Amino acid sequence: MIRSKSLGVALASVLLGGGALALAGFALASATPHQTPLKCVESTTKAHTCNVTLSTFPDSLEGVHGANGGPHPDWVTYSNDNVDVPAHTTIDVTIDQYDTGGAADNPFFDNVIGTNGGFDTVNGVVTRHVGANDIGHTFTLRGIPGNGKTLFLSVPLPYNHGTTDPVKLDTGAYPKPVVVKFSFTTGGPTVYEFNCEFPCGGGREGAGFGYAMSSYGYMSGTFTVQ
Ligand SMILES: [Cu+2]
Repeated sequence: MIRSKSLGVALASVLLGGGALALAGFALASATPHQTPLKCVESTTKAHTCNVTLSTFPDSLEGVHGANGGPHPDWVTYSNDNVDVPAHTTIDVTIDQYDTGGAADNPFFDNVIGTNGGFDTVNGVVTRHVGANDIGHTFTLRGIPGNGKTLFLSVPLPYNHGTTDPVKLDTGAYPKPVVVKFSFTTGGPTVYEFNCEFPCGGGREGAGFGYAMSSYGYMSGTFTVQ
């Protein structure tokens, strides 16, 4: 879901976004209440590997924010803001993407960056780059500054063309998701924070980085490495 944006404000958001994340990381790590931690599930077929499945929704009606979508049923959201993963382990991530989209402010985020092998799969197809107007959300994961871990990865979650805006709010059902899969390998115990770099949140002067993008637990969260 995207709302119109002005170029100047959008540019400012890109510049501010990077700097603000340093502070946001600490806020994310200590913010409460967390949703119940989602535990990485140990793989039965691959040693030192576990599986995490997340979703990106065009609204909040699927329940993580409470019955009927909680206080902001029309906000976009990740399915969980609080994921626990083991140290020194390959994390196989699946993200089911249900939302529409548009263009990221910065084409850097059209690329798959920092995953094991430098690629992901989109509905089973190996992918390294998504078209400029085809971004639904991004999964962008960073080590929080000061915790000694410099991991950075970013995966574009493609526009779901199986639907129109708004989705469940109008129709009561989500479309078939675009399925994105990738892997990364954790280091020692620390906290990584993730967020979305597509301006999906609406808000101040239409820049798209307000509301769901600037509120804890919607378009952001943490991976706690234990
Ligand atoms: Cu987003």
